[in-house]
Amino acid sequence: MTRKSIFDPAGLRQKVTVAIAGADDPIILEVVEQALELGIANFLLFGRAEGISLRSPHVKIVATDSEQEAAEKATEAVVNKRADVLMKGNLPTGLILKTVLKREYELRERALLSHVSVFEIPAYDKPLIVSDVAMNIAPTEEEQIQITHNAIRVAQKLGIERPKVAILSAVEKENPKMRSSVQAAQVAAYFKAFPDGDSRVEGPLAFDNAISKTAALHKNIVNDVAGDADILIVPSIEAGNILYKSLVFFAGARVGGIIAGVKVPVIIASRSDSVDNKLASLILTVGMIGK
Ligand code: COD
Repeated sequence: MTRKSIFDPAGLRQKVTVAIAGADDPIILEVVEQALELGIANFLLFGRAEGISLRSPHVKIVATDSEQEAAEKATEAVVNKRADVLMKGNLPTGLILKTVLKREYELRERALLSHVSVFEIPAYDKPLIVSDVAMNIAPTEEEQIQITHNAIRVAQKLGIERPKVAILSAVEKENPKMRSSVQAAQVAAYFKAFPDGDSRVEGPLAFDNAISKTAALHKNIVNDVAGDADILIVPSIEAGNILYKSLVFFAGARVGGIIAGVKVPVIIASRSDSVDNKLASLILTVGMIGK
């Protein structure tokens, strides 16, 4: 049976306005053109005017002189409700994140904002959520707990009612010399004491034991999550970034990425992401609005 893609635009019922910060980029403009063809969005494009050739009645161009100005004006568009979604174009991730975090914009909904990636991988029979690969650099135990809550919330919005969460390390037993394994055990213990809805959280798990039943059984790891994870929580941005890029470049994964914990949808795709994956982020985000 062919599975339905979470990046299928067919089911989208609403048309949103997307503010893109740093739209003066051929890949971003290609994404805009494809989204216009699908009829899923109108756009406010912020960037250098000479870099934005596209003309359409559904597109408004706002010329900006610097990346900073593009980030601020695009963010202000969602703050002032002239746009429904903020999307990062061709500018540094840190710049747009710092702008979104500015207190005066009052965009924070939860104590911690985090990045959530949703993958469709040919070798895995369901969507796989990975966090945090792009925002929180070296999360503490408390931050990892928040990252886990945020990822569970995204899973639920995608219709995964009882998400299985693996807190990753390189091993499945605590090793005091491996900080991530100790922290993973603490985070898993926290969720056993204070469960988040119907989710189940286990850790530490190594990547193979989290996503392969065969690997988990080989090591006699038997729990609800092992080999069947919906969500992987990575120990650091470096681990997450390397996993993200290996899934995309070596495993043929499609991926969409958003920021969770914020009042408005914010799309942060990697600058090296393809047109298809940037469009996937947009489709995913539009599909989650109002859920
Ligand atoms: N959630 C909520 N508040 C936050 C968060 C967060 N994730 N991060 C910082 N804050 C708050 C702090 O509490 C503080 O009030 C204020 O924001 C500034 O905090 P700093 O000085 O620690 O944060 P910044 O502004 O220097 O950096 C925040 C970034 C998100 C930009 C930073 O963590 C970062 O650079 N992350 C990596 C981004 C990146 O390079 N990604 C690329 C990989 S693809």
